[in-house]
Amino acid sequence: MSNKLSSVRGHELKRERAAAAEPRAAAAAVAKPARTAEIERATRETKVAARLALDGLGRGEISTGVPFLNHMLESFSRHGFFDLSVHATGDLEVDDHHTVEDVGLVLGRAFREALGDRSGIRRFGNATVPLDEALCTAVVDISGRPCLVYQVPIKQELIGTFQTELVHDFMKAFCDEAGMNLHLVLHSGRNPHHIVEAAFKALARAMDQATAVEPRLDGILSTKGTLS
Ligand SMILES: [Mn+2]
Repeated sequence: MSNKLSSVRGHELKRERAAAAEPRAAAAAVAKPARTAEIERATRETKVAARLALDGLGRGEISTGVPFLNHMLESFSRHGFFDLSVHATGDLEVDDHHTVEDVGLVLGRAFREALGDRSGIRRFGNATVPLDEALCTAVVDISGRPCLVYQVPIKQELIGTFQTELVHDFMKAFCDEAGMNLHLVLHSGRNPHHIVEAAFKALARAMDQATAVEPRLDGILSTKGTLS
């Protein structure tokens, strides 16, 4: 067979295969779950409302009353390509603790809800992100089992008025509610703003990978058959 003829055959075959795949693709589009969540939570300490779309464009609309947390969540939504809106009011006259922790909790809950039974997702993700001298790795397994390993030592107590300790509390609340395993490991860093921002960006990129749909996967990526 001449090269030209085999190439024509090849194109025909491709067209036939594409045509055969079309009805399946259409069915998948109809059955595709929304992968979004809307969460509201109110206590005597805080009120938090969040909307999350996993398959977003990275649009963030954040107002928590804690400017540094706003900055981190805007970065998280942008670098994870999540559409995320978070509006919180809290007892900031006490300190930022309740608000930061409860925003972490609601964000975790939003991921849990948006992921549904977790079928079809890649489950694992990891990213190492620099910000100047700071370098941080985030590794996630959306396993259903909450576990945080937090190795992000920060010498300074404050970034402006924001207590650096609260990042640990945020990550713990997020992990517990999302039902997932997160390792955050800082490799280097001097400036606390850089360190925390590198951590949030690494988390964003790792979550983007882990929540992405794996086209080769039919069902849940676990030999146990469940990730909940
Ligand atoms: Mn910054």
